[in-house]
Amino acid sequence: MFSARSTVFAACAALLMALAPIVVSVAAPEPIPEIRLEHGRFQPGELVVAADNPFQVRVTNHGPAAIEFESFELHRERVVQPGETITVYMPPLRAGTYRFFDDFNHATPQGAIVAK
Ligand SMILES: [Cu+2]
Repeated sequence: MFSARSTVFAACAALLMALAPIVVSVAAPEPIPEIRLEHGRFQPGELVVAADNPFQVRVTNHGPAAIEFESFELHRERVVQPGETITVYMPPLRAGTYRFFDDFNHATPQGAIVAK
């Protein structure tokens, strides 16, 4: 049986199928977490990420002097100039706590990335 109703239904189904890939492609990407060096400390001091998943983290230096974002446990050492934002690419981490610090100023409290 072919009715006007089923024709409309078929047209709608075809349109939905055509739009489906577009809907998928505009899905919001995971926001990249940010660590800020501000007022002499890292904020947040503890950043929680999902374990066993690669991720990125942005590090922004809002202070007046260059910093060195460093972590022995994460094998990272990156200079960040005042006003600069860097992106650090991280491999999947096992659950645990990974400390980081400013190697140019050891008076700066340490921070940590916590994989859960
Ligand atoms: Cu260093």
